Amino acid sequence: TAVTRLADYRAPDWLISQVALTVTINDGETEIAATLELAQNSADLQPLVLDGEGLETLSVAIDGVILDADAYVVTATTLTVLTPPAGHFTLQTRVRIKPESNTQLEGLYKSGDMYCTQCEAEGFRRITWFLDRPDVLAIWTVRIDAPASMPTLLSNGNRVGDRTTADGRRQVDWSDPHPKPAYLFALVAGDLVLRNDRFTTASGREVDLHVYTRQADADKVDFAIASIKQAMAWDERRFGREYDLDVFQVVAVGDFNMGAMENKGLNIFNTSCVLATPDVATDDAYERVEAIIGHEYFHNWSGNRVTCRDWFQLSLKEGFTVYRDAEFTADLRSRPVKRIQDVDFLRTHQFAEDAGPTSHPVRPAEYEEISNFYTVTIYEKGAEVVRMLETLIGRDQFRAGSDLYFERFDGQAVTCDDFVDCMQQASGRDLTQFRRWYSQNGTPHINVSVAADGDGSRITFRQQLRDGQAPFHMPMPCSLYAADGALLEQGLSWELDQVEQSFRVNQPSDDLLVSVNQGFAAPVRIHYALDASQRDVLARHDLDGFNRWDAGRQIVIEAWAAYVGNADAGLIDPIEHLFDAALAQFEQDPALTAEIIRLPDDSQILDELGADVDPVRVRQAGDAIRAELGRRMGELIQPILLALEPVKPYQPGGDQAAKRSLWCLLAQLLAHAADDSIADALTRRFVGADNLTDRMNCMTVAGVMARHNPSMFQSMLTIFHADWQHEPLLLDQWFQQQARFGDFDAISALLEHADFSLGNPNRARSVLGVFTRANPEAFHAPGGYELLAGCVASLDVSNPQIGARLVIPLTRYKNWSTSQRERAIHVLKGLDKVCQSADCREVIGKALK
Ligand code: BAL
Ligand code: ZN
Repeated sequence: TAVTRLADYRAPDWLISQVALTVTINDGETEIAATLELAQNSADLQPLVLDGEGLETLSVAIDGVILDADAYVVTATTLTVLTPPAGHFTLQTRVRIKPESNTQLEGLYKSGDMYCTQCEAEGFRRITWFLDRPDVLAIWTVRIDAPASMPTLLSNGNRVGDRTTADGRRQVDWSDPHPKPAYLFALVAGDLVLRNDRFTTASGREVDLHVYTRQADADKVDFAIASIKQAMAWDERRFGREYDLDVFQVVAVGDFNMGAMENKGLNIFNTSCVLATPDVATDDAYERVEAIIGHEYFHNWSGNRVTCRDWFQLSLKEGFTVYRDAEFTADLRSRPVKRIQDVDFLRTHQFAEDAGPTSHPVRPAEYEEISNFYTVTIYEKGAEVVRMLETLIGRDQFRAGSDLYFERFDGQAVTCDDFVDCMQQASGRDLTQFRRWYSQNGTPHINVSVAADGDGSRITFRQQLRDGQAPFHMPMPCSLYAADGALLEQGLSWELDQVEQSFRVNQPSDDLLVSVNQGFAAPVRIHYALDASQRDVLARHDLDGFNRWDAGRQIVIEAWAAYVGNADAGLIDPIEHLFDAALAQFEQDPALTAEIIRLPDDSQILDELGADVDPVRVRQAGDAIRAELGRRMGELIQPILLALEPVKPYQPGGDQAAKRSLWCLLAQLLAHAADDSIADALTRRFVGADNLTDRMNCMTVAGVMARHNPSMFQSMLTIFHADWQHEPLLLDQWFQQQARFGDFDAISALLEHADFSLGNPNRARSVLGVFTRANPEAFHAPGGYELLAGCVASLDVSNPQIGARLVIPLTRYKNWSTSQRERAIHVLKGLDKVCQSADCREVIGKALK
């Protein structure tokens, strides 16, 4: 497969200043007439090579003159005009495409009765011939011409024309005044319901907010609209960024590869990331809707007004925008809880990616298929890198750097280095070494040791680096505590920039606990040998909220990891102790209590244990620990569960949501302990629930109980299906619960269910994503890998982007037990023989290297 390399980047030979598209939609075929104003951008005249894929070319003309067939060459992926005029000229093309048979969901495709687009990263070339690269920015006008059955015709920018033709067709014209690359183009055509609202920007611009859905979802967008207004106001307040068009549009689509897409003025959302009512969205889903609405909206500046020069710079917009949406959530909700959840997510998913075969730097040096690089490294680790910049230079200078960045590069396509340059200029700090975060992959491991040094101590930090890597520059804020938890010294704003460096402090070493990497300032793994009782002191006394939580986290991880090798009940004592202390104060902060008693994902234990571990044993050890905690703490938990009875009416978020989450975690401990005393309360809560969160929580607890008594889980599934099968998002939830708790046979049966379809990404993820990531007993059972492989082979043909995504759990076999590794390799080799797409071939090829 072809590899694209950052080192080979060259500015385009041709630029496009203006684009005029006419998209004529008819059932079974769509015609696109494109007029491109081209300008020579190279010193020597070069051929014009346009990108395209799956296009039926009808005509090509230059300056109004149709070209002879020998004046240009068409291949499967290019159209080359061999001798274009020098300087400027107009190119007109007409092509035909078939959105109805587009199952890849890239380019123009059909979702239900609606036509819609997804162009990032390289989908626009499936619509028409173009210079489909992010550093070609043009001013666009678009005419959509469609049958009267599709009155909703949307594109980017402002609506400038709207008519019904003599033959009854609808024609709508759009004009976008801001230059943009093709990946930000969007088009929607259908019969949709509009919900509207308004927002007045800080400078007084009146903006229409338009949210479009299919008829059945029109009542589910109030929360999204409120979130848009909050995002707009927040970006003005926090980053000084205003909206810049007369209308901001959001469309909900049921078949979508991603979560959402930030097309200029026309964001397209996966229904799962925008629809929210108490009956279709859990508390977590509400928070996700708010965050993703924010994320896509914030892209209007960090991504759209200033975009990426090439796809290697993807984290320029994604890392920065994830940082921005995390700050938005932290400002709207609980900052400490948001930080804990983000770090937990990073450790679970990004650390695992960085330890696996698809590990790559925040700015990759090469790729085979760019779709494979929409990863937790580009997004979440990229956001951590931006957060480190903020920590290093301070919030005010960070804001000055961001103002400079938006001002200097407005309307341009730039690089990660350009961003860091602005931070460097605004702060006056030398960030040369810091840039290694963009080019060096892997999670840095930092060893911390404390030794006596005269009457004080020396604290030494050692960066363990991969072969050929140079030390990173990172913030390393610390505080010092005495062995009894008394604060000795606070706010040590240390920075690391060498392989090894040490700091002297005046406290004697035998009475010293260091609170390291406060707030998880640097995205690293810290190795600092403390015993459980020392960690417990920090878990009680550390004034840094994140590290207080993290001290407890390390207690749990170390105990669980030890228990995998030696199922000694005494290992559970420190966890019980931690939970006891947390529950004693659950009323003060139920959200933080929930974060303390939520056990980490299995992958964090696998990471701790290193090589040759059976993931099933890790899961079973975790379940045994939960069961033992449930047995030991039953009497403490029972009255708390009563105190956490649901409050009506349902409100998403806040104290209510925290209490629901805590209830679910505690009830699961009892369910693991096979404590049937909660059965009646569980049934009552499920039947009486006025919201999806409680329904799903009850099903989760019943799913755990199903081990020894499957009837309650089964009857909840039956009731839920009968009540909610008309809601696709709830059917997804119904599939997810079964993928999580079912055995191998049950999961095989799900794939045969009439409502299962690999063609809908949400549905495919609901079964395959959950089964492979959250149900190790079924996944590692005989046939589990093959079950996934069969689906991946099919997706390789129909929707390779999703296939490449879903196969990833199977590629993480490096540290599994020998027989599991051998089976995984065997199945991957089989897949490697059949898969044809660049997407799947890249991921599988890396896994087999
Ligand atoms: N740009 C792809 C979707 C997102 O990150 O917002
Ligand atoms: Zn994004």
